Amino acid sequence: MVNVRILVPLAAAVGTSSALVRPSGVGRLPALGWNSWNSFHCDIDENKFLTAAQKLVDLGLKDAGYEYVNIDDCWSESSRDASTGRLRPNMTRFPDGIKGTADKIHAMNLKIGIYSSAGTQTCAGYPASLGQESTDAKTWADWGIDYLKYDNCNVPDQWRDECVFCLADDKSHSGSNGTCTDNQNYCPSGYDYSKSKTAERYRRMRDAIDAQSRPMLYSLCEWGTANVGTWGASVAASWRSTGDIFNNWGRIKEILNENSFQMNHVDFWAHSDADMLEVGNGISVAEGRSHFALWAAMKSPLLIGADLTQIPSADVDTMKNKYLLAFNQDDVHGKPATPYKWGTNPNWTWDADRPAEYWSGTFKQGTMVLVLNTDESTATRNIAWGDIPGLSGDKSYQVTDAWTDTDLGCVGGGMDVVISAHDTAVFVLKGECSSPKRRVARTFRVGIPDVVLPGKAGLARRTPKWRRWTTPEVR
Ligand SMILES: *[C@@H]1O[C@H](CO)[C@@H](O)[C@H](O)[C@H]1NC(C)=O
Ligand SMILES: *[C@@H]1O[C@H](CO)[C@@H](O)[C@H](O)[C@H]1NC(C)=O
Ligand SMILES: *[C@H]1O[C@H](CO)[C@@H](O)[C@H](O)[C@H]1NC(C)=O
Repeated sequence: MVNVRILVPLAAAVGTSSALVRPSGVGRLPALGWNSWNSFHCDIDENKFLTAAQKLVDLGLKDAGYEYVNIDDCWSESSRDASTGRLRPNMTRFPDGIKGTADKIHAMNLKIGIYSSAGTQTCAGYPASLGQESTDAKTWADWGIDYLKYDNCNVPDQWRDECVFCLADDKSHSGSNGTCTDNQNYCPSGYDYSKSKTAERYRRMRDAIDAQSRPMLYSLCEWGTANVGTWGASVAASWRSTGDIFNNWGRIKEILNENSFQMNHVDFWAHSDADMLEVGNGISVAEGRSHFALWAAMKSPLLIGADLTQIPSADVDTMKNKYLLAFNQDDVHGKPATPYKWGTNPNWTWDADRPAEYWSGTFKQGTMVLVLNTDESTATRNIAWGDIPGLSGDKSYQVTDAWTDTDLGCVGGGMDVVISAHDTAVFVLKGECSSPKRRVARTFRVGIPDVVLPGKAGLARRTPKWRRWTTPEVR
């Protein structure tokens, strides 16, 4: 029985000043897994979860670290059990109950997640958990649940917040630099959102989960309301920072922009969730690479949202990228990558179309540098070592292209990169090196040929499975 509620500061924490430990002991690193919503919505049954689980194994995603198989909305009956008050699984969809599905998922050495809402009903109208937190947490623990996604639909009037936080999550309601333009009841500056009723609704489920003997990773999905970044870490292992994602490049950039301003809240046990992945769901391979790379760099949970029976192999490769996963799952460095320069815009500009483009972060293998091309065509971008925190413009570094795992040699000062539209260049600087004897080309191409890439320079190095390359630019 674990019922300690207080977050315990880690003594002599590694690489972080504000490390917390959850009583559950789960959620130190961002969650990796799969969730049914983005590809199946309410059209779910046990078979879809067992198939997804088997695909995680067969595609090598389990070996890469993906472990949670998460059920989203629509798994239950439309009413609770009249005598026990418990939630009941839809036995047409889950013939052996959720417990039966959980046993099968566990037999594959994977974990299982469930879904509810901090309201009277879920978003799809099924019974939800506000006021029933203990009953439901106990039920899920009895079933063998390992993870809870806790949504924010159907909040009754008496639980409404006294004032709201300006969350410029939709371009049509926001003014310059993330200000809100519609006429809502915004809280005064300095307002303590941890005192909001929203925070209280989510704390109640935290306490119910912590009171179970089974560890369950608690993941908040209250869409970034009530300035959750300021209190989310005291309640859960992760919190959604925005409304829902969808499989659209504009929305992906919009969420990237919003979440980029939340990075100071992120550390071990504390992950700002930029929402589940749309990689493989009809966005381009380049867009999928940018989406995945930046979500990994921000230490967002990485929950695959594609139908794994249909997913293109290039997108599987993207989500198995060993450098990006190593960065996201680093057990020594809890802090995310952060923008070192916005690029198109002046630093700290809030722009849903042109989010921060130049990012860097530290992990065990060195420094990761990411450059996003938000243009609509191939563009050249300069990476100057001197701009990157912790690096020096006077030094040379051993550079690896993270997409192709190509060693680009010892590069001094920086480099120019030719990046396909909507793609992201990702480099790992593994350490200092002495100036190269042979002059190394300072311009590299990063891209995939389904976008725009004139010239034949890269073809010699293309990989047989998927044609992608990084190669010195021909001048
Ligand atoms: C239970 O599942 C079946 C099969 O998918 C579906 O037709 C039915 O509507 C579900 N029941 C509820 C209450 O959603
Ligand atoms: C935008 O807002 C942020 C955060 O409030 C601030 O730091 C920044 O200076 C603003 N940027 C511009 C370009 O006004
Ligand atoms: C912003 O801009 C300058 C010059 O481009 C840069 O040196 C500085 O470190 C920037 N980064 C941040 C995060 O403010």
